[in-house]
Amino acid sequence: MNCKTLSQASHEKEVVRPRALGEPVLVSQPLLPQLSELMPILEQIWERKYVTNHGPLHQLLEAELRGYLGVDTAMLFNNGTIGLITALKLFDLPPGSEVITSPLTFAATAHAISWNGLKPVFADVLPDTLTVDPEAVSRAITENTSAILGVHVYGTLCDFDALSVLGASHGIRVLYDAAHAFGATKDGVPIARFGDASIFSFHATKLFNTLEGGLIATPNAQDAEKIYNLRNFGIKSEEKVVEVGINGKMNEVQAAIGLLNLRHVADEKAKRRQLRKRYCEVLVGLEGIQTQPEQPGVENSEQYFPLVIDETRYGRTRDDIYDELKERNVFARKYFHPICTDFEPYRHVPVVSTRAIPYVTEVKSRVLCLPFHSGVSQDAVTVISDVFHGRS
Ligand code: T4K
Repeated sequence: MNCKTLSQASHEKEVVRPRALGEPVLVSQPLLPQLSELMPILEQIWERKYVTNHGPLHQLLEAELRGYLGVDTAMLFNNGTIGLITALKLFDLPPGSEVITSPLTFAATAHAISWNGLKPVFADVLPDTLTVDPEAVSRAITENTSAILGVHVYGTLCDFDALSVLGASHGIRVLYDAAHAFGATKDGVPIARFGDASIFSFHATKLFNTLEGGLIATPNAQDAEKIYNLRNFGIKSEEKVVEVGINGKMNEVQAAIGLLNLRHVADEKAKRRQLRKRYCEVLVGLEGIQTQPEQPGVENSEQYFPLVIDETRYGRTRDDIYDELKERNVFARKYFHPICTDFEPYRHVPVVSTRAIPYVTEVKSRVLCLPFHSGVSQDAVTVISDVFHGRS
């Protein structure tokens, strides 16, 4: 029996429901090899019964990544966070010394500094790139500063030139959290050739992933031995432990996924490039919507599609857009809001800035990352376009 009254039914008819997607569209979707490709490799691993501790697939992937990333040292890790922690350990920074980083990043960046017994110091970001502002970094440098940890946030590259000048003139290390910047190049130079070390994340949400995983890349071949020891409990030989190491090893199943994904990464990247183009086409001309800047000479890593939504010019807030997208089954993310200095462990730490009010404290409520992967259909782009253009 139909329990609705006639007037209820006709009223419902008049309601115009906004177009929503049947299936949820998430901000990220892991690039996965076909199971048919993976199974024969898993069979080999099972036959060998050698499943971790620098196995043959681990070694193969490491060698391939060394070539792909164009570096002398490329050392795999079980995740990017352990990679960051280990990279900071690599340079024997004085205990309690200060490491300057961006507050607009995933918590792991700041935590890696703290886990080393070092002090995170936050410097403001630049309005165009949202990467750390070299002038703010310069102001943040004290006699206790031992390193700068730049973040290529969303895959937008830090100002290498300015940060390397600061590093050299103050005799401090310059490292890069390159979790979002796999495969990026600047003027044809792979980004891990800049600075003392770059740390990548191979988490499932990253363009190139090993489900969980990470990597330290450095331009110096002599770093490999120490990183190897640090990654493996500091063990040098059966009876010799030479470092306060950690267990950072990647297992063979993860390495197998990595070897396969490395074959597919170019194709995924091309699809994302197309998606970026389609997003830009639908957003072009909308006042107050800032897309990721095109950096001259840079090959983008195609990791995220971030927007800055200025409500004073666009007329709606980031949170409005986020909510409406959600209603329509599109799950964008507010990366990286809250910023690190909003989190309990860093709440007391000020953001060093050249401005009276740090730009990061304004922009944090304006950033939004749209779903960005090959699973985003034309239908999804249309729904997202409808939301931004105020169509139902
Ligand atoms: N530095 C920076 C700048 C980073 O962004 C990160 C990590 C790190 C360092 C540390 O690297 P790792 O130690 O993680 O290797 C995700 C990732 O877990 C994290 O790796 C990433 N950054 C961060 C930006 O994003 P959440 O908390 O947003 O993840 P979650 O579970 O909400 O997933 C995000 C979306 O992806 C959801 O819409 C669901 C979808 N998803 C997720 C997983 C895990 C899938 O479709 N499949 C999956 O398997 O942190």
